[in-house]
Amino acid sequence: MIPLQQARFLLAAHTLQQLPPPLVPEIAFAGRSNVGKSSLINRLLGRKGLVKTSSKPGKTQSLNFFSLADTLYFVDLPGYGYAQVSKEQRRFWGDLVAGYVEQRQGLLCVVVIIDLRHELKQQDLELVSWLKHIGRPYLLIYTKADKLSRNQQEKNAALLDAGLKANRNERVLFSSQTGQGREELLAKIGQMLAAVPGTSFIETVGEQPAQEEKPSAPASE
Ligand SMILES: Nc1nc2c(ncn2[C@@H]2O[C@H](COP(=O)(O)OP(=O)(O)OP(=O)(O)O)[C@@H](O)[C@H]2O)c(=O)[nH]1
Ligand SMILES: [Mg+2]
Repeated sequence: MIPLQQARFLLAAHTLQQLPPPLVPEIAFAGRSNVGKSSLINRLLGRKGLVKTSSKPGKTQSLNFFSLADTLYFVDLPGYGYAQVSKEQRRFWGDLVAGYVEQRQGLLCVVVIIDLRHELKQQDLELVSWLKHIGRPYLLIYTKADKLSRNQQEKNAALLDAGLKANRNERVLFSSQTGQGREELLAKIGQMLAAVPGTSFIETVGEQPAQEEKPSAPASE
């Protein structure tokens, strides 16, 4: 099973040289700043405070590695599209994230997280097109679903699908607040892992009770 209950913060990489040795499969989480990447990881792990979240964009500024029982890494990537950072910083983050996604051995898939409430942003489309182009597998997540009625969720999702040329079974409607889509996403991650030799021990488990955690990821405020 995915050892969700044994997650711990491993390290924050600010350069490609600081990445940990690629010993285990990895799943990375990407998306616009403030879209809810860190909240989604917390929800998957059933741990409220393991990954730092913030209502202010630009919270995650490094590649933050979380180790699940030393058998799988979840990697929280810095967000894009945040206007309040300098051009140099933006370029540096871009190079860091692009270098990581392009070159990283063991990176099984990039979970691309998009806000279900809004129309498709150019940068989201660019990210997905680029992932297709470089042949890196990805999963699409439309998050903050709790902010919309079921009817509106379907309408908005269909528009995002059309913009991304995605088919409805390729994406998951998600909410970090209610847990909507959690099992579906874990099942998809489980399928990806099952295809990797030596990880057949992994299957999904149900929701863990949320625990209060001592924060361990570095704060960047
Ligand atoms: N209602 C609702 N709010 C959410 C959801 N996911 C995240 N949020 C809120 O959105 C804000 C940003 O969440 P984060 O998880 O910090 O977003 P992030 O993508 O990691 O942001 P950066 O690290 O700055 O790129 C916080 O105020 C969260 O509480 C969701 O599914 N529903
Ligand atoms: Mg974050």
